[in-house]
Amino acid sequence: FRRENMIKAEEALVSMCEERARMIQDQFAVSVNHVHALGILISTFYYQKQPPALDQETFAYYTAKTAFERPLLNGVAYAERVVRSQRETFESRQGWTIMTMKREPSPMQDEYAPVIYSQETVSHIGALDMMSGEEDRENILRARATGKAVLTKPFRLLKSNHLGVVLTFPVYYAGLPEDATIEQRVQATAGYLGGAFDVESLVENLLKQLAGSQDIMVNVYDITNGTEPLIMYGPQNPEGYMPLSHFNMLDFGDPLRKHQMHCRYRVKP
Ligand code: WA2
Repeated sequence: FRRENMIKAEEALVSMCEERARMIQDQFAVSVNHVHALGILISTFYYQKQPPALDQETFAYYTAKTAFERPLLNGVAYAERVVRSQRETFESRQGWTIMTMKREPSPMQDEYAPVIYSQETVSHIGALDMMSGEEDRENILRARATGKAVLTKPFRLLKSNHLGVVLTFPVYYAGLPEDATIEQRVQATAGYLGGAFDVESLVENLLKQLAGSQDIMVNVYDITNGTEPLIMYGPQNPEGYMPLSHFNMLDFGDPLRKHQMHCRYRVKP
């Protein structure tokens, strides 16, 4: 009997873990896809129309109305690429000074990535140079060199201080060839579109709604560096019933990063 019950318990755990992994992965993927489309919107209406047909008010309106399309993102924002020689012109046109993430006027840099458009939910990053934060900066450099969506490792987000990851898409001026070199990509970079996956609160909400959420515990790890897994979601020092546990790989669409879900029972089944 005991053995039979354990087999049933293990099957139930595997199926609950797979359901959760699939849900998170799907909600992640639809969010990423919608940010991709938003990048094309910026390219079309801001850079390919003269005069530009996009401003903060329009961006805030459109992103608020389409927020349901990005269920795991706490908001999206657009940071423009500004090189040192353009800073003065940029600041006088905008009417504000580029700030660091520590909310100080930015010291002189080779280039900046100040946020010019933001969804209201992340209005606190307006005017901030996203290159002044280590994780965001790495994302920006990798996004524009590859032309693809990239993710940071898990870290504490600004303001909420929740554990999450940042998604970045590059936006290029029109005419970049499909097989462009890295150098060409950097030259043609107009800016960076992205947002923060507030994993700590949005994944929590998602999992809470599922049947069995009282019985099982879920952790998500960034296992890019196999010897040093980074916690992305769930309790730091997992307890619970360890002998029965299940691992699911997760694919969040950035080939450089590997993620894994770990599920176990809270108490012996
Ligand atoms: N967005 C929201 N909260 C954050 C954050 C961020 N980055 N970084 C730290 N906390 C505009 O890559 C471009 C968004 C970065 C995009």
